[in-house]
Amino acid sequence: MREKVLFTSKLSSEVTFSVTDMMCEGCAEKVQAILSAVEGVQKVKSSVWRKRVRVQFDPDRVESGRLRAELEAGGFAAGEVTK
Ligand SMILES: [Cu+2]
Repeated sequence: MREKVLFTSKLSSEVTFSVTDMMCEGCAEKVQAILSAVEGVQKVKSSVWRKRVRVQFDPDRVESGRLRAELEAGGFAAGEVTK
């Protein structure tokens, strides 16, 4: 008798950053582009109004610190929002 658990779906983690320099839709698009270009990122959702961006990523391929570093390299200071 054996039991086996198979995870067929991709791993996914989520992180939210506070990006205070995201002032308009143009900034939001830039933020989206920066994050979407990072390997392992699955989904990016930004809100100019809330000045936040939510990122879904594969924790086996990238970590949230790297995402933050990419944002900062692109000119956007970002702070991780913890719930
Ligand atoms: Cu802007």
